[in-house]
Amino acid sequence: MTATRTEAPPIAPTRLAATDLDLLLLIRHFELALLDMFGRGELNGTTHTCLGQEYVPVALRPLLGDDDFVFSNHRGHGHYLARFNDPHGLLAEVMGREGAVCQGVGGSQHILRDRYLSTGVQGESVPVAAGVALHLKRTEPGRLALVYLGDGTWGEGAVYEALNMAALWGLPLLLVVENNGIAQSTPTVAQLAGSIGGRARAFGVDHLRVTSTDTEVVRAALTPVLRRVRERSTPYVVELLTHRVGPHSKGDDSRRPEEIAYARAHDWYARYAQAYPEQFGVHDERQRAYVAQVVADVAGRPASDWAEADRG
Ligand SMILES: Cc1ncc(C[n+]2csc(CCOP(=O)(O)OP(=O)(O)O)c2C)c(N)n1
Repeated sequence: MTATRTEAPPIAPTRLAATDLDLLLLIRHFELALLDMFGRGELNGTTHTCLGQEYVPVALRPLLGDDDFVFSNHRGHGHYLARFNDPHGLLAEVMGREGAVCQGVGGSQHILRDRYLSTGVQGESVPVAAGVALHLKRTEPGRLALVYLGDGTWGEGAVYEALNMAALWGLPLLLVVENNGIAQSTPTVAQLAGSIGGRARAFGVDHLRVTSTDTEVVRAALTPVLRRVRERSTPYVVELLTHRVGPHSKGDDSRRPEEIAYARAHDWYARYAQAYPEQFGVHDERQRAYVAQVVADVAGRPASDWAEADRG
């Protein structure tokens, strides 16, 4: 069975500010470098790249403050880089080298830094974020808890328990669903009855579906949503129809060639390159070179010390 993805790409992407473009390209080249290193046998464990989905956290970046909580999932490198702009710390974490954000204990999927937390356990973050949102409502009104999750994660019961309480208690909880049409190897149409919007509405929770992959368009659509979550202390589900350009994790892409081609045709990267070749070329080359430097720097470091993690 194939995923149904019929949305047409918008005519032309909006020209981006240098900072946004740099961040998008930093994430892109970071992810490509990881896949490259895995391919050469230089990394252990696993990793899930967000190739094609980079614009989601980049669009959200200026809408979030340091005091907001962000809960990420297994596909979290872009979420982390958009929040901290720290490729050295993240790569050191994945490689288990000195300077790692969590001393190399967390790896690709389990990161804790300030008010940012990721987990590879699908759905786990949503009730935790609901609890944090309750705390924020009581002690820091105006702050919110944001959770990133995929469409497949709507198969986890914990999501519904959290939505139920968030609606009843009026919690400042924002669920950002990166709906890439597939969960590992299972197309969304084969595992999700009804719709994500219908499920949110069943709990009286508002839902917005965004189909654009244009950073500016996504940001403009999300700006009033975050304002509403903060001002009214209310949960909200935002669903972004996105495209996973890379494999599920490393070499495991079970999609048919035409499905992969469809995702690539909707990739913001290729479309932006075509629309603004001169601006794109300069920034793309700069970020590619920067990531290569980061890789060389971190790969030359000694192993991280796990005992430091025990000491907290
Ligand atoms: C509780 C739990 N069950 C299964 C897995 C294995 N697993 C990792 S990613 C994934 C698919 C997740 O799909 P989705 O939520 O759509 O996110 P995507 O990978 O598409 O970004 C699964 C089943 C897991 N990590 N946690």
